[in-house]
Amino acid sequence: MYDYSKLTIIIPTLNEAKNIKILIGKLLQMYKGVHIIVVDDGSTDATKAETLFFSKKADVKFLDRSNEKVHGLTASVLDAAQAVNTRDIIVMDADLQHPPEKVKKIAQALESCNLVIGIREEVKDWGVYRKLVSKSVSTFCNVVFAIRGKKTSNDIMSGFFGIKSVFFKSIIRKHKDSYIGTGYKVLLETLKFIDSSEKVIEVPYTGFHDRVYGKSKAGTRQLKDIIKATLR
Ligand SMILES: Nc1nc2c(ncn2[C@@H]2O[C@H](COP(=O)(O)OP(=O)(O)O)[C@@H](O)[C@H]2O)c(=O)[nH]1
Ligand SMILES: [Mg+2]
Repeated sequence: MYDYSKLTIIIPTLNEAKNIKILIGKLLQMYKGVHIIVVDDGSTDATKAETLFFSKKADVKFLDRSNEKVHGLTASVLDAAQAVNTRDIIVMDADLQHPPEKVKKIAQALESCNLVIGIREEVKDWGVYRKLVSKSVSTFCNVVFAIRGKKTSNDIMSGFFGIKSVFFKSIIRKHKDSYIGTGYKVLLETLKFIDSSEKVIEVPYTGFHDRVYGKSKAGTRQLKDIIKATLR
């Protein structure tokens, strides 16, 4: 059985008060002993209060980045990783698009490799155009990585992944300046520093749907960042 005290879940947030309350509640109920770091870029809603509510009962930390110069999901995850003291890390979004039930499979898979990727099997709610753009960009990134002998993935845009903290910290130490801090694709940017020979386990999950509470902060600028990050 996997011992959840070996695991820190990193959750980047920006105005996720409603979602974070539900997500942390579920995670603590399902995974006894797990550590959680909510890394926040200056939410103006009750995200902080909702997070700190849980810190009385469990190891739930709120990492406040509101005074940092660079804001973004990537910069946040990299900062949070530095604060991790456990063997394993799982990164997941706050907006319930990544099923908390899959944390178990990802954590267990980390027993036998350094990186585990959550793979969206189907995306509900997306139109044909959005699916096509997503598929084309992913294929482009994978082709570039394959040519360079780097790791590819069936969901290279995934924001749901598990990684050994020593492995992650060593990549960050070597390549921190190459990451686009304001970007959204921290996994994609990490894959480009991992050789294709590395063992990576992919864990599929279904039911990826548009968020119920709050708004997506991703936009067309992100698309440019992805291309830039891939070619860099
Ligand atoms: N720390 C931090 N988190 C962010 C930022 N932008 C978005 N997030 C969080 O990152 C996760 C994914 O963002 P989201 O807007 O849902 O992106 P999408 O799923 O690609 O549409 C959510 O938990 C957001 O609250 C940011 O600038 N800083
Ligand atoms: Mg989202």
